[in-house]
This record gives sequence, structure tokens and C-alpha cells, in this order.
Amino acid sequence: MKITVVGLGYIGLPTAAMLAESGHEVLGYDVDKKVVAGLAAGRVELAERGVRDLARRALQSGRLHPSSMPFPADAFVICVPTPTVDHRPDLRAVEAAFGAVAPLVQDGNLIMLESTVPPGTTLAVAERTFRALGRYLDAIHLAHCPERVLPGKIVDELLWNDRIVGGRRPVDAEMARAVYATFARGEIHVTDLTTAETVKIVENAYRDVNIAFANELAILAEALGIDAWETIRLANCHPRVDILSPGPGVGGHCIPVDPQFLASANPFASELIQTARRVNERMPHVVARIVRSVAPIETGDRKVALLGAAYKPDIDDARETPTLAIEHLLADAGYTLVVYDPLVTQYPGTVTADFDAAARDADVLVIVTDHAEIRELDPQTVAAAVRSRTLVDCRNCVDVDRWNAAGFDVHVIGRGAFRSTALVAAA
Ligand code: SAJ
Repeated sequence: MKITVVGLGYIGLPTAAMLAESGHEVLGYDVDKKVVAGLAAGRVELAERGVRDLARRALQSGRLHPSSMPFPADAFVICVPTPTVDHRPDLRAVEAAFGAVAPLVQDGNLIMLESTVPPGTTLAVAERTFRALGRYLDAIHLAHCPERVLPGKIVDELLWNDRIVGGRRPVDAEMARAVYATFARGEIHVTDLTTAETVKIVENAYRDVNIAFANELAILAEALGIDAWETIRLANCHPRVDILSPGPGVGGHCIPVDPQFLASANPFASELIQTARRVNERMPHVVARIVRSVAPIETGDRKVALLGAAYKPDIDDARETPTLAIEHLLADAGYTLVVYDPLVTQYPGTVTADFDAAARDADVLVIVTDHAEIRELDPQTVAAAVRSRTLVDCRNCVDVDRWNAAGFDVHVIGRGAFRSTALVAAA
């Protein structure tokens, strides 16, 4: 088939490349001319090696053509971002993408939306767009096929994840299923448009609620003087319990955002989802409280090194990272902050990849992101650089005995041996 993929970001590019690799003639359209020019010159600047290799192969095959203009095709796949502004979904990119391709869509063509959207969006936007052109949707095929891949494992999950394909009519879903079947090796489940939209949001809301539960347990464990990590590990030995891990808060462009798509559909029927969001949004405050309690600013100047700006390990993405909230809270309290990350280059504040500079004369090190480079730090070497040997580990990722042996006081979030009232107060 001839397929136009709209949006060449972290989902659009690997999807376009995968389609090209399975034999389709793919045009990749993006409004960002710099992205298109880079790809046209063979430059693929995404952090994930698997995605880079896949995209390079597709570009070299001559079946993936980057373009800053959309072109007619048999099928159109829309993969554009859907952020939130003031807790409300911002659908301008989806509307612009439909608007860009609609004049090129011929009767019998298929449009597949992959972007995560509130229930009802695919149909509403398509109807509005085509009505404005004086056309009826019945002549075209429309499907919602939400992307569900985990950043860090994109290529693997594109290939092996089950897919949900929602069609406006069964024939639309069947056509979309056939396209994904050309590369997806997981099962492809067919349903209607609104169910497919909702399934995607439900998955991320479920994860947010589960992480909030783990975070709440971390705070409770502190109050009880027990270890939340051990408690969760043991509870998860039960065949029907699967609790996720506590941490400094939930980042990324999906999990903190998507639950709000459900909540905004009916604020009165989404209390659990909204409470989970609040619990997770509170975690940077919990981390700041721990720092204030282990290194009170009242007793002198304090330098805090936040280790990790990415929202999760081993990626270079800092969108919605809890690091930023922790940095602001501590800076407002009078601390001197430095943020270290070996991978992140785009961060709303200042970030350094120079660990020695970050650690030099620090009073507290806070592990926010468990990158390999951070997990594998040598405590003896670090001890020589810092002013005071205090480590806060928000990911339970270091060998506490080794750090203790190097003279560090180690405070693991959710571990009640550190019987601080800080966590309880923050709750
Ligand atoms: N986190 C915890 N504790 C955990 C797991 C995660 O605090 O036990 C935190 C992470 O540190 C991170 C945040 O949650 O800050 C989100 O990370 P993640 O790995 O849970 O998820 P994302 O945002 O990278 O990707 C999610 C995935 N959704 C689900 O697993 C249900 C992915 O499959 C989706 O495709 C993606 O959102 C998306 O694009 O919607």
C-alpha cells in the first residue's frame, strides 16, 4: 500500500519505518521542517538505539520518504501529540493533522488515528473536518489504533504488543487490522472507535492508580516504621496482587496526562483517578521534605545534587519529570541546586552531564532517576567529592551497605528505618 504517516516523533517515526520495512511505500510527513530535513539527510536523532537502527534501515531502503508536505495515499496514519493545558486535552495537533490530510483523502481511503485522545474524539474531529469540506464520512474508512509502546522498548513492543483497533464500522476496523497485521506479531483485537479510545486511557490511568497506591504505601510504611519495598515484594508473592513501585512522582508525557482525559469526560465519576493523580503529584513534596529533614537549610548553605532529570531510567526524555518539581521546591526553600543527567539534553532548567561538577561539595545527593550510570556509581569515589555524605534514594536502586561502608547516611524513600515525621507530615 501507499501510506502517509503524519507526525515523525517517537511513535510516528518507528511506525513509519516498520510499515516501510514490511514492504509498504511510506511517506512520512511532519510540520517540523528541521526534523524532515534531518531525516532526509539520513540523520535519526532519537535516543533509542533500536528505533535509530530501524529508521535508518527504512530510509536506506528507499521506501520511507520524509516530507514537509502530505501526499495522497491509500491509508493515512496520524501520530501527533495530545498534551494537556490546564488539565484539559489540547487537540489542536490532531485537528490540524486531519485538516492537512482530508483534502487528499479519496473515497475508499483509510484514516487511522494513533494519538491518545479523549473518548469520542476520533469521530468528532473526522466529522467536523469532512463536513467542512462538504463530504460525508461514509465514503471513507476511519479507525482508532492507539499506540501502546513503552518508551525504552519501542521496537520490541511495536512488534510484539497486542493491538487494539477500533473502527467506525466493522469494515473500517477490518481494513485497519489488515494494515497492522503486516508487521504486528501480537494479537490484533477489533472493537469500535470509542472503546478503543477508552481502552488506551484506561491502561495509563490504571498504571497511575497502581503507582499512587505504591506511593501511598511508601508514606504509610514510614509512619509504621517498616519497609514499603519489602512489603510490596511480599504482597506481590500473592497470585492476584501486582503492586508497582513507589518513587519521586510520575513523569512522562502519557501517564500524568492521559488520566485527565477520562477525568475531564466526567469529573464527578472519576474521583479515584483524580485522587491518584494528586497522590502522585505530591511525591516531589515528600522528597523535598526528606531533604529538608536530613539537611536543614536553617543550619547553613546547602547544595543538593539531583541525580537524574529523565522521567525514568535509561532514556533522554525529561517531559513532566518529577526532578523539575523537586528542584523548584528546594530552590524556593533556599537550597542551591544542581541537576545531573548523563542522557538528557533538553530540560526546562540547567542540566549537566558532568557528575564530578554536580557532586563537588554537595551536602545531599538525591537519586531521582535510576539510570545505569547512577545505579553504578562508586560510593568511595563519590565520598571524596561531596561535602557531606548524605544520600536520598527515591528508587531503591543502590546497595545501601556499600554506601554506608563509604560513610554515607542513606535514606530510601518508603523505608521506615528512617523514622522521619517528614513523610507523614507531607501526607
Ligand atoms: N513509575 C513509578 N513506579 C513504577 C513504574 C513507573 O514511579 O512502578 C514512574 C516512572 O518512573 C515514570 C512514570 O511512572 O516517571 C511513567 O513511566 P512508565 O514506564 O510507567 O510509563 P511510560 O509513560 O514510559 O509509558 C506508558 C506505558 N503505559 C502502560 O504501561 C500502561 C506505555 O505502554 C504507553 O504506550 C505510554 O505510556 C503511552 O504512550 O501512553
